[in-house]
Amino acid sequence: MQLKNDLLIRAAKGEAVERTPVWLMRQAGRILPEYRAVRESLSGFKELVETPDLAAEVTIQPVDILDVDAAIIFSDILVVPEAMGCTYEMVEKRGPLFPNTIRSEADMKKLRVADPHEHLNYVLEAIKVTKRALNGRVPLIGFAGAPWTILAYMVEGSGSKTFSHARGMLYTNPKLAHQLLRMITDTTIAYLQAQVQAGANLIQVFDSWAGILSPAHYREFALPYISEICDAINEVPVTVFAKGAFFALEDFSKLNCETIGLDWNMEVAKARQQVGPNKTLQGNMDPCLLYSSFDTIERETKKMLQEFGPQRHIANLGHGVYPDTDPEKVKCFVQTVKEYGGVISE
Ligand code: 1CP
Repeated sequence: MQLKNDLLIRAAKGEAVERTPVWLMRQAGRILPEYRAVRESLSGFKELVETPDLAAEVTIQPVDILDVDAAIIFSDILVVPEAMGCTYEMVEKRGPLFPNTIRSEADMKKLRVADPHEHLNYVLEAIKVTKRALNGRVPLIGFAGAPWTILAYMVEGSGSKTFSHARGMLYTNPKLAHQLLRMITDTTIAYLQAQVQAGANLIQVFDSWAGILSPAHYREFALPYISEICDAINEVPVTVFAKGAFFALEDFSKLNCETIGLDWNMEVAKARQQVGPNKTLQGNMDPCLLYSSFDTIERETKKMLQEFGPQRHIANLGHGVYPDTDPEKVKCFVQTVKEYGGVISE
């Protein structure tokens, strides 16, 4: 199926674009009343994730309503631990909870390397349904968590400010951490390859908890596994988004991926220097900008476009859009990129 709007793919590959593409991390499921309407008719988050027709419906909502240049499949990074045998619950207003954490050799024995076709088929089906419904309007992004971030949830058992159990394991039992990272990586590679087979046009790897590791630990426990994932996905462009990993930008320049995501703590010019000219950069507006007036959003978005320049940039926020953001403000961000991305001279 030929894409009618392939700006995202061309920008990722470093091909010339007539305008900067734009989408938002967490654009599906957080801010739209249309999402809440679907969600409230169901027993919970997991029913939505596991029902392909509904997952496809909420995946496409931001394309229809916000006019973004890409869809991202409605799912969660935590489906991977579940497929490996470590199930999660999504507690209303609190977030994810794993009743059984992985903290010992005995816990590890309960895990398996998952077969995506057997244990994650609902995501693959959702991708197929979405692709059919999109009919080539925009590319569909598939995704997974980076191995370190997935380990963090499996060991900690929930979200956390410190992830002290997970980080602690890197000191107290590094061998176990590597064993777990190995299983997560093997599962993730098979899962992402299956997503591509099902129709994903680009893959993004989310290392949401990169920024809590020391640079040395990041190089030992995170980077080599991300690198393996990048090497294993060859048919579509890959984006690596590692929140808070400003210290690793030079390492990222060596990854076999097309795009590096930046958060708003990173200076664009410095990041460009460290990543080098051969990768596309994605980001990096502070999601809080969208709490401000339409005028401020337009002014700051133009400034961001100027900093990145018109090529090798995918406009986005520096992390997921916050749940209490007014969709009209998101539309203002998107429309400003559409009007000025590629027009503003360097
Ligand atoms: O009831 C609900 O609606 C639950 C809220 C929700 C939603 C809509 C969660 C719980 N996950 C999701 C969907 C989701 N998660 C998507 C779908 C596409 C989209 O929203 O555009 C994606 C891409 C994710 C990825 C994800 N989940 C990440 C990585 C990105 C990031 O924001 O850093 C992480 C860390 C998660 C874990 C997770 N899932 C849900 C919550 C509340 C959390 C964070 C928990 C914590 O604070 O640690």
